[in-house]
Amino acid sequence: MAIQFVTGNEGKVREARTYLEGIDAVEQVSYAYTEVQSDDLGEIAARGAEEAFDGLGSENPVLVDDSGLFVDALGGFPGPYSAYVEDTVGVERLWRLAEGEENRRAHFRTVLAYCDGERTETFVGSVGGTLVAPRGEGGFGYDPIFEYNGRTLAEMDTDEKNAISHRGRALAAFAEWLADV
Ligand code: ITT
Repeated sequence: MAIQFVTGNEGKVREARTYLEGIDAVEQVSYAYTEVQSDDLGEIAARGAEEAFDGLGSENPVLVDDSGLFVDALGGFPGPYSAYVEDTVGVERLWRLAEGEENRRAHFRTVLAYCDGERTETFVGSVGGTLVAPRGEGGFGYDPIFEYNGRTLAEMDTDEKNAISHRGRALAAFAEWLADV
């Protein structure tokens, strides 16, 4: 049964499809679930998945992905507000905010929430790296300014990024769980 990935972000869908290829089909659907005001990505994603499952009225399970970039020197900013900050400040200017800091460590975090009407499960993944001046054409969002082992995530192809990324790790936990149900 195809999983309905509730997101407007095609980059997320590409990564989930690449990872889950041969395990399950992934269909991109739009549904404007309420992003509850919370610092807890797990809570945002789980509530969103339940609301989308009910709202879509389909029998297929749904998957919601809530992600964020957390910059150490900025107290974890933009964190849960990453999408808003990308739309307003932009990736390049976020880099400029971090550029003057001695500590340029940051991490990405993803929570995937799955809901099939009977149960809601969440899966998390994170990856640590260093912020750098933008490089690379691949990926999406903050990928060009996030370096892992000498390369930015935007300099990796989808499989390479999935092998080390926050989303790849969350997808791995999800796939492992899915294999047992
Ligand atoms: P949906 O809510 O529709 O799924 P979104 O892009 O708004 O899409 P989020 O609320 O999870 O998703 O926002 C996360 C922000 O972080 C957003 O600006 C993304 O572009 C960015 N982001 C998420 N995953 C990323 C990744 O793997 N690499 C780089 N940036 C990422």
